[in-house]
Amino acid sequence: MDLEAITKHSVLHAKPNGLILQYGTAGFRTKAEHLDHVMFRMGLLAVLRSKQTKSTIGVMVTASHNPEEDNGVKLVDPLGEMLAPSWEEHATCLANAEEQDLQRVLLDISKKAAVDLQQDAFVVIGRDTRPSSETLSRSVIDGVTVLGGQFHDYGLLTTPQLHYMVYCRNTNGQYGKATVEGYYQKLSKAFVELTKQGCTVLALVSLPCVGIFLASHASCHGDEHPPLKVDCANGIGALKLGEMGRFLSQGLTLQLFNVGTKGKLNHLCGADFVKSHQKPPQGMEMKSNERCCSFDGDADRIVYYYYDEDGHFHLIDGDKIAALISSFLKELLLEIGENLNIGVVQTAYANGSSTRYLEEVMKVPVYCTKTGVKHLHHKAQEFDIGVYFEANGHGTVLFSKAAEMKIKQLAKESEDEKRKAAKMLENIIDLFNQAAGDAISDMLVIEAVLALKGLTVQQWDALYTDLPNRQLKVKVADRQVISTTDAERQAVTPPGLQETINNLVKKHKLSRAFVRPSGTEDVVRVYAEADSQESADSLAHEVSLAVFQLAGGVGESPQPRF
Ligand code: 16G
Ligand code: MG
Repeated sequence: MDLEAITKHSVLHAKPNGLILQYGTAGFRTKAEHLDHVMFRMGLLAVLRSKQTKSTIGVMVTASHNPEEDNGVKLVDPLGEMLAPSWEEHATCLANAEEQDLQRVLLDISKKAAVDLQQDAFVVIGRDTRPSSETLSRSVIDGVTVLGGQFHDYGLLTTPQLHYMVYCRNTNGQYGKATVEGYYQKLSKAFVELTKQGCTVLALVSLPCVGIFLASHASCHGDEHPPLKVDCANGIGALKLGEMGRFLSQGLTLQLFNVGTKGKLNHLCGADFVKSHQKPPQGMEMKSNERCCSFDGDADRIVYYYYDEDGHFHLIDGDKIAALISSFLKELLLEIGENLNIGVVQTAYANGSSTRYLEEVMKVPVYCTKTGVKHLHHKAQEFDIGVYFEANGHGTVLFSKAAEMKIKQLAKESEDEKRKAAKMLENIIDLFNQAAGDAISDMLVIEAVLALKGLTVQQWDALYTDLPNRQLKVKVADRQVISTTDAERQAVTPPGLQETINNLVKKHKLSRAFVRPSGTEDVVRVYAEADSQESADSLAHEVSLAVFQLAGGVGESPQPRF
């Protein structure tokens, strides 16, 4: 390690005085102008992690659904998963080291993690479409090169595409080709074959719309499957769906909106806006009963929605995506007759109706983890087939190696009906991103399932009715005074808070409420659900007041707003 060279370069990426940042649930995230030093240092850290794991490591420059002025960075571990928790701590130490301590902290990390400094290192880098992302990714590269690492800069990518690249490279191409074309080829082949395996009739049409011009398909029932409208949040999703168009020359008609030519990234649009405001994005023309979806700014989240004939807006969130997908998978598993276990993983934010539907109607086991993809992903790895979705639309389905092998074998050897179901599962394995939740891949699975089952968006929505719910934020002096247990459903501290919540919950029907410190914003989040919107709103308000009083609220006390 050439410590002199590191110090010389580090001065060019100086850390603003007194700035302290945490590697949170989704890496570092803050105003872009405060991140240059973090990027350089994450380049350094990625080299150390690569040397330690003897694998390719990914660095993604993005702030997902945050406003355009923000940016962020996260590291991707060898199998495309989130950075290991012990390295999150190293990341925080390195990012916050004062200039004169940098060398020492680097040596400390190398020692603690037993990094073989003689080992080669390789880092791949991707970035979203934010104006600041290009310069910031150059700072990452600066960090990688000064520590002697090799790198490949993929330039503009969705976050899940970068996870895919890392996974491909560390499995010698077994998972797929580590190029964007490889990604499009893998997904489009699986999609086309999957929809062909049903009785879907493909019909080519050209459609001069805002976005792309693919073929449309008619479902088994002979009805034309209408196009899907996609709100791309003025982000990377627009670019990548556009590129994918020529690989998906049949099977799906998409109309793209918020493609970044006019609006600002994530501004009044995108999955996060639609989910948290429970209303459609700006910039999208919606007629009643049209099937619509929104990506977030780095295309790792997706939610669906539509207007009914009475003009009511219906949101189909991650919970209902999980319900649709797990019921389809369960049917296929019944067909192949193999004893493969399936589990659904949710967080405390999952709507109570979805959990009830999955457990009582679908009879699949449901597990709850803490918020944040890494927790769900980890739990989902325990099953032959692990379905995980956060209510906010972040998720995928993981297949164990053993399940994948069994399915592949049945797809070759079994008799007709079984073979057909096994082949469908085989394509579903290829279609789901096994490294991370992926809006493009999830969208293709959902579209395939709807077409194969001949389901309209309304029929999908009717699987169950969401319990009315409300989410609020409370500002407190130090949000860490709130600690939780039981997958964030119970507050342990401050004393008395959980008892107060329990008493408030008792005053409402079918109700539930919890509070947790946000991992991405300096606030405490409050969630409440109940049998009516009024009840959910007032419960959320009452819990907010309790948080304000018992957990050191600052500023104006929460006001009833609904
Ligand atoms: C991050 C997480 C997301 C989680 C959200 C919660 C990843 C890649 N993303 O965006 O899964 O739902 O944080 O935010 O893990 P909060 O802690 O501010 O509520
Ligand atoms: Mg995102």
